[in-house]
Amino acid sequence: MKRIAIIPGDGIGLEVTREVVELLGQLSAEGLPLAWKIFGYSADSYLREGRALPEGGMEELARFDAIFLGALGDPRVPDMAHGREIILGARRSLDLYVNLRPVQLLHDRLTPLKSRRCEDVDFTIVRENTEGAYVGAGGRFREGTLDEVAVQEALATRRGVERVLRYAFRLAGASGEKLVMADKHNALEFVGGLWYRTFRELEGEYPQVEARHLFVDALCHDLVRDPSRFGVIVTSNLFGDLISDLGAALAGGLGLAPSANLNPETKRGLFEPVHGSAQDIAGKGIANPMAAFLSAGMMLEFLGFGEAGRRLRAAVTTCLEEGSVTPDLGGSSTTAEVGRVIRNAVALGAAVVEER
Ligand code: GGG
Repeated sequence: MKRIAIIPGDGIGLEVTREVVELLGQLSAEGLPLAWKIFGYSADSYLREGRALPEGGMEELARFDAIFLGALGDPRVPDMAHGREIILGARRSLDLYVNLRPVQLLHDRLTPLKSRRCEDVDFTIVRENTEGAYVGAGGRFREGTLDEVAVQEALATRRGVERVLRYAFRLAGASGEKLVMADKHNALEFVGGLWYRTFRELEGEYPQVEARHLFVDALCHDLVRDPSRFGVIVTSNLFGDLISDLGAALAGGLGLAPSANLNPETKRGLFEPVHGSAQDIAGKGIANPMAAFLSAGMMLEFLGFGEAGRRLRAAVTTCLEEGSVTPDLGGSSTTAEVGRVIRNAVALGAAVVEER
C-alpha cells in the first residue's frame, strides 16, 4: 500500500485537488493499492492557529510515501509565511533538492509560437530546489523610510550544485536528451562561477551526454526562438522558477504545468501544479485541473504505478483533443466537468489495457 499525504491548501488548490482525490478513489476502486490522508494546512488554519504546521507536522508528512500539494497563497497572509513554511520547509527539511518541471505541449493549438507543433516543445527543467536566492538569507534596515536598505543573498554550495548537476546529467543520459546548464556567471561571478566550474568538471564524467552552457538570458531568447533544440535544462532555484513560467507559456499556460520535488536518494517526493492559488478565480469553479492531474501522474509513476501515470497523461491529452477545457484555454467547461472527462478517459484507458 502506498500512502499519500494531501494538502489542498488555498484558493484553487482546494478545487483542483478535489478532482485529483476523486481520481485516486477511482484508481483505488480499480485495485491500485493507494491510501491517502487530507491535511487542512492552509491560510485559514494558519490564521486560526497562529502556525502553519502543528508540532511534529513535517515529521508526520515525511512518513508518507508521497505528498500532493494543491496551492498555497492568500491575501490575508501577505508575506506568505504559511506557504513558505510548508512548501520551502518541506523542500528543505525533506531535502527535496530536485524540482522537476516537464514542459510538454500536448496539443498544437495551445502554443503561442507560430508554426510550432507538439514535437517542438518537449523538454524538462531541472531546478535546484534547496539553495540559491530562496534560502531566506538577508535582511532589511530602516524599514519604511526613504533610507530603507534590503539585502537578499543567494547561497550555493559545491555539494548542492554538484548533486543537482549529476541528477541532470543522469536524466539526460538515460533519456538520450541534450543537456543545457544555464547560469549568469558573467555578472553573478561567485554563485555563477561555482555552477560553471562544477559543470565543466563533471561533463567529462558523462561523455555520452551532449552538454553545453548558456547564459540564462540567452536561454530565454533561444527557448522562444526554437524550443525544439532543448531536452534537459538544469539551473539554479531562482532561474528555474522564472524559466519554468516561460516554459509553461510555451506549452499552453500554467494550467498545464506540473512539477515534482524529489530527493532521488531517499526516494521522497512532493508533487504540485506549478500554479499558485489564483485568488482571482478561486471559488468560481473554473480553475484548470490539468496541471494538478499531470502532477498526480508524475506522483503515480514515482510510486511505481507507471501504467496509471501514463494513462492519466493520455487522458489529459484526450480531454484537450475533445475540447473540454476551462476558460484559460479558451473553453467554457468547469473544473468539475474537466475532471469528469479526464477520469472517464482514465477508466477507458484501463479497459484498453485489460483487453490487451
Ligand atoms: N503549487 C505551487 C504553489 O502553491 N506555490 C506557491 C505560490 O506560488 N503561491 C502564490 C499564490 O498562490 O498566489
